[in-house]
Amino acid sequence: MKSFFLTVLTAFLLSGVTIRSFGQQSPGSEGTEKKWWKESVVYQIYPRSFKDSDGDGIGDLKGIVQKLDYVKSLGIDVIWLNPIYASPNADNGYDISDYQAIMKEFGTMADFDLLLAEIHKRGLKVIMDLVVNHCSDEHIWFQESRKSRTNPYRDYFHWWNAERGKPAARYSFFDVNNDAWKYDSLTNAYYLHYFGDKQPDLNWENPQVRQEIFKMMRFWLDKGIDGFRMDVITIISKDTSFPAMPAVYQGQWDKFYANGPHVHDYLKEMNREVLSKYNIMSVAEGMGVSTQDVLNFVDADRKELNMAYHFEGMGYGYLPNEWKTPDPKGYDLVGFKKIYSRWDSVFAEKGWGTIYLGNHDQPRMVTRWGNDSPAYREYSSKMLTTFLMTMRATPYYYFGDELGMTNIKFNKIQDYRDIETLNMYQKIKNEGGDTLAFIQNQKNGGARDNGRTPMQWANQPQAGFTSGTPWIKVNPNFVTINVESEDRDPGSVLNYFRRMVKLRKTKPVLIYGKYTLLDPDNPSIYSYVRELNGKKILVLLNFKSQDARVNTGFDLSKAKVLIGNYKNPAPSQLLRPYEALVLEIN
Ligand code: TEU
Repeated sequence: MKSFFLTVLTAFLLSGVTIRSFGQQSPGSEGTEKKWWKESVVYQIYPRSFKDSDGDGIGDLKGIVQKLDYVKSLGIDVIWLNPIYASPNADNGYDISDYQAIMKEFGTMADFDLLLAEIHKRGLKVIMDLVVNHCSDEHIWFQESRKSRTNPYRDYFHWWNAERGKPAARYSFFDVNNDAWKYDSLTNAYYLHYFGDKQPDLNWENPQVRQEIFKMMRFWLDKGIDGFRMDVITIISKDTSFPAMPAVYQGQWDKFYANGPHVHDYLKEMNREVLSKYNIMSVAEGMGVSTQDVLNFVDADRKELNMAYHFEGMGYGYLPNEWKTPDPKGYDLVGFKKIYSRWDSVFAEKGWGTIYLGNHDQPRMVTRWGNDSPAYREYSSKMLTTFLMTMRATPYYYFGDELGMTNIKFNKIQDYRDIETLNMYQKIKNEGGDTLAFIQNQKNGGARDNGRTPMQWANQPQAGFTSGTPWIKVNPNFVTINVESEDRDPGSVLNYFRRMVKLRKTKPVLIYGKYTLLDPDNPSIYSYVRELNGKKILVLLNFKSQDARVNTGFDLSKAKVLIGNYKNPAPSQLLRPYEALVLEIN
């Protein structure tokens, strides 16, 4: 399934891949200013799939309230909630029809106020998804805007009058024709939508739009929320002349989509008018952002955002020019280490990093980056958790990964719910393409629904998620992989996660310490040292299903084991399959 569209889209998503030799040692981190959000572990809840309290098969806010003691028991600090605003759910809440109302399936504003109070009562914080590159076509702004060319809301969106001809091509992620311009006969004009056609892009060049958004942000911050995760915030500013893109792709996709002419002006304005007035955290979904330009977003001196998360790691290991198709040979660990080391080095002096291996847009962490076979699922889940919790960056951890939940691997298109999969399937079908191969790729990794199946609470009907019929099938492995049984088992993936979070929280060296990659060319072992004020921690991770030898040059005879994912862990130069060891070496 190759096309110009896929080439540019893939390149855009992964555009962090500017080749530059990575510093093996990151200098000077001891001077990093301490902040609560640097010391936090973020736990992401996809509300639709977390816990259903009323039997309609859809997770809801009251369901989250019921499970807050569990969330607290993990030891995490901050909850990130995916969108909970009113929405017709073309893209599961990323299409908002009212920014100051709660999605009816999720509950009411009173439920939200209760949730917020219960979160804070437990000493936790919560950040909300801010989706302001686009809204829903059912939002009153768009309803008004499309009515006439002179409507006061007309310039809230990007319209292109049809008598000017068809605007230069822009590609949409979720459109059946990949066309980001949709013709609306009512006013004989096209509107822009980088995502689905029910997700029109807001016109940030209009100061009134920015004021409306800032007002809405204050509404939530005044309620007491602790920050925002900002959806595709890097693409809010557009060159409104919409110049034609070059016929042959030469790596300039981002010039036409992300990093628009005023993105930093708008973020500075947002910081000045809103963010700086509260003690909160902000994190950009850093679509199209590379190691070369990320500091423009998160260098504290620039007064924009606190953190950004990149896509370079997520795109690694896919076949080139194919849509999210994992390389059947697996991924090369040497390149993986290069990526995470390069991203660490960027923040050695300024800014602060993030780290994650899964979220609601990605397949499950253990299936993608570890090994979900019965023999290795637990070991590799724990090993990956060790990686996330020992790097110098704020970890964003996706619900269910603490149980080692796996991809569901749906075989039939009827089981999928995600607009991305459904529309891509339809497009391939319309073009007479190979839909079976597409499903195979979605199943083997690409599908976002792999990571969206309901939380597995217990070995009960529907995994204890709902008393009704779930909106998407529960993974049948809930019989053994679930909170209730893992909670009881001291050696479970869940209890390992809790211990690992605790370790990070009690060892400042794991948060602020300098990171030094060791043995970069070792194809099986990822090893590094974290160092702060003379304290040194050595992390040894075997990413492969065979025994492998470490080569760190350290004498391990006096090393003290802080944690390991095998029974009775002991310092060793030979690691067993997916073994993880965290050692104090002074
Ligand atoms: O994601 C933006 C984005 O980059 C994704 O569309 C990504 O390219 C895709 O999932 C890869 O398969 C954000 C949200 O996280 C996502 O859930 C939304 O669908 C999207 O924005 C539109 O709001």
